[in-house]
Amino acid sequence: MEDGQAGANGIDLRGARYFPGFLDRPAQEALVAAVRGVVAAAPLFRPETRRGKQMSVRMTSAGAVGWVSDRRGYRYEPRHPSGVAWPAIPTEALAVWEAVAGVERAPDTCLVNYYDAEAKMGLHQDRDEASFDWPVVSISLGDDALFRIGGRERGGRTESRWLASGDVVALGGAARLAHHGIDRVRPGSSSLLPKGGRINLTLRVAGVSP
Ligand code: MD3
Ligand code: FE
Repeated sequence: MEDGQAGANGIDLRGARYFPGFLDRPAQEALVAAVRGVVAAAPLFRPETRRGKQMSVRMTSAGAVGWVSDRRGYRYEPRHPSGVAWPAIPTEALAVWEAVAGVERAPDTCLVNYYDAEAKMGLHQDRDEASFDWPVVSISLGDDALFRIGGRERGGRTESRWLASGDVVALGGAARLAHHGIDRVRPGSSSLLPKGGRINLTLRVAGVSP
């Protein structure tokens, strides 16, 4: 494989498969339009950590279940905090899963994260799903973000990489339980979102009954 070319299997990033520039500009614009529909039905909210602190990232979901967080803990729920059902996962996002996930099963949830210029996400593992046998697929839209990925154990060596609009990462196998986070976004680095900021979509099999 030529240097800098992702190829069909992506570039290895600590066991994750990284596909830089997977989506061209029209495909990114179509996804943003679809996300606007999701947010219109299920508005972004600022989740609370278990300790009652507000997260800086705003979130919502699409699919049979969606991720919520408050003092009762982190979990998947069949409804948005307002009581409405989550909207359907956009077909454009499902197509990305089908292209890179490498599994027959479809995702049952799509988390939408919105980062303004100040937002970040500390190092964590994604452990709220019923099984870790299914990959997570991440789609970045808008401003660049400094992504950090480490190992399964806390406190190990980490590797950082700027994720740009249109980049896709498939996290399966050993990478599925890797610690990861977003250190910061680079405001004004993309013209995709008129008001700036960054959207990250993560497609998952939560595997919990709605
Ligand atoms: C590595 N989101 O929503 S996406 C999250 O850019 C989350 O908004 C970040 O971490 C974001 O939980 C990072 C990349 C990502 C997503 C899921 C993973 C990396 C992962 C699951 C396991 C290991
Ligand atoms: Fe995560």
